[in-house]
Amino acid sequence: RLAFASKKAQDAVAVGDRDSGLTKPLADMMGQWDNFSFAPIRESTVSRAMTHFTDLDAHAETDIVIIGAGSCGLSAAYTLGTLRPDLRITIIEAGVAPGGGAWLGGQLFSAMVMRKPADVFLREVGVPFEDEGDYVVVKHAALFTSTVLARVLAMDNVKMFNATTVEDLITRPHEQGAEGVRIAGVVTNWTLVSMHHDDQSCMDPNTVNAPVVISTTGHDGPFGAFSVKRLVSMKRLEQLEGMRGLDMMRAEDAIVKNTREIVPGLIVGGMELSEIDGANRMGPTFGAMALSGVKAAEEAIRVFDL
Ligand code: AHZ
Repeated sequence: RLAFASKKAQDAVAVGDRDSGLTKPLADMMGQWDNFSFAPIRESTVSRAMTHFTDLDAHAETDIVIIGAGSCGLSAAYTLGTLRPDLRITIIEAGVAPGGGAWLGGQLFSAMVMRKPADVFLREVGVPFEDEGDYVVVKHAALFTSTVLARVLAMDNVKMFNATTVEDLITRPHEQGAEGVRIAGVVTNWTLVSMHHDDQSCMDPNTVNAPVVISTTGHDGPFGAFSVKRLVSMKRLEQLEGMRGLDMMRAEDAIVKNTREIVPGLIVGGMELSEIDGANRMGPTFGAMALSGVKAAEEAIRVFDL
């Protein structure tokens, strides 16, 4: 499609036609490569422009942290960022590439299925789909993920730190004299550092303070189910029930219904929840991830406003 677009644009430039579908400045550039050069720059300027220490500084105190930028975390970020432009939202994603498991529909197949009524979320963010009655099909899962990601990253009040892992949760005594803790932020490190704690001498982490954290780290795996596993080891949850076998009908309803604040200040959504509740997995159907994200955002606003 891209190759086609540029060929068409080149032809258009050659015949002097500017109505090629590209903007005029770009169309004008084509066919003029012999005289082409970039604006001047010094290397240190690039270093300073891209180094996000000022972002780390600005987000060291944030309103809501979202752990994990998979389909659930991104849906939560979109909903929160849209409803509450007054809140500072920080997404921490362990992978270099955000999106979690939502770059493919299932196995190595590209199309993404969502059962209705999750089509309302697709309409909301502007993802095209084929209507098949009780379910809809997005022609490529990456179209869903890239669209939601683009909408989220363009928001002024949202910042994502990718290649960054949440290594621990910040806790505070819940209330004066009351039992238990509340979650008060996250402990972070570069993912490459987190992966090498066993073979490098200690590289201490960093922190982000926040009154509300949404955890959407997916089901158990090398990085998955992070927060709920930590709640068990810090004795705030007795044990994890563990994700159960696949049952699409039960799994999707259960994940949305059970999206909630698990301990004060920590809301869990998406497949991470299945590990607490012993919910079934749904396999390759993503409606529950989108709507669990919407509900997690709603819960986060409720807790934030308390
Ligand atoms: O990299 C992880 C992924 O992008 C990220 N993540 C995990 N642990 C992290 C940590 N710090 C920072 N400690 C972390 N980031 O969280 C993201 C989780 O995305 P996901 O796609 O795995 O989870 P989800 O709940 O958004 O979507 C689940 C999709 C599934 S799994 C499934 C099944 O197995 O049956 N079916 C569906 C629809």
